[in-house]
Amino acid sequence: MICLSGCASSKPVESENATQSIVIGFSQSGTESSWRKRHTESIRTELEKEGYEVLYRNGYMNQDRQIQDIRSFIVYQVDAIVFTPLQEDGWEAILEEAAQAGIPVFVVDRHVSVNDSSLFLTHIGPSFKAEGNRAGLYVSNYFRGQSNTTINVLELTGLDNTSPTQLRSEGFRETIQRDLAQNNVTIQVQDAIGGDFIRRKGKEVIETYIKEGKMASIDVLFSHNDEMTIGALEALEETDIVPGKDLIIVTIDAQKEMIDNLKKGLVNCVVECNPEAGVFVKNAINRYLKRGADAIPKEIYVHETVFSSDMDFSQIPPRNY
Ligand code: GYE
Repeated sequence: MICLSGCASSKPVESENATQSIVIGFSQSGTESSWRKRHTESIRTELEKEGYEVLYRNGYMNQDRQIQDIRSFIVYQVDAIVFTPLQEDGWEAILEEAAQAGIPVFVVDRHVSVNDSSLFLTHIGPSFKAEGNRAGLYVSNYFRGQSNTTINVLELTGLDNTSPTQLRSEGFRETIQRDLAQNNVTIQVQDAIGGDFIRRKGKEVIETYIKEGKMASIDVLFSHNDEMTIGALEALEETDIVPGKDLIIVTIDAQKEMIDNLKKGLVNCVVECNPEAGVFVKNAINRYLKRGADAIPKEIYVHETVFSSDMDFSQIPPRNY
């Protein structure tokens, strides 16, 4: 019998030993960074190891494409949807379609902004605010003890309308402002420029900033991801500014390439953003299938740390992204 989409019998039976017949639709937002590629791999391999069938689609940083991908999962009647929202807004309608079809949605990495939070089961990802706090803390510790100084920060921000960009900014500002009250050092964000989390874009905007003659007054570069930082380092090669010395650099993700740069002294602090979401996603899906939606917390954080120039580099665990 040929059973096209929409046929109820194509839906796998959820019994304890039938994980092979469970189908998970996984919609990834893009391929813009090594971090993102590792995030994709981590989720796919953990789910496949568990015996789940994974339908994988990549939206290549196009929200309409991602919406179509999710719709195709709904038509296929998958058992669960895992997805990284490219941006925060614009998901309400497709999530309602998933809810009507009775398909649970596991949001990973970035957050969605929806009025009705029952439209997704859980969010599994990093604490972006804590990452921003850690970056801010490094900067305020670095300049502690200096008095009556003003430290100018250039913030290189990620893609607009995304939670990592908003929360990293918020966390960073919160920490440097709190410190302001305790010390005589004023740390201020002089400018914030957008690089969309993309290396080439990071390079372009920093090049422009240099050409405009604004870089000379900057003491700290706070970059929302390593790819943009690599772009910024390339742009700085054309100047006589020595990165890591004349310009203190704090970056987020901890890709292998950036840990190598930390060891070379080209950057000062690398805040880890953990892409290894796979195990957390697998556990949440297993738990949901065994015990139902009530057994799943609304927010599941992955653990993360921070690496800086003053640490023993041999303590840095090997990176696989
Ligand atoms: O920091 C960046 C990626 O959403 C947390 O997106 C993620 C960010 C990550 O491209 O490298």
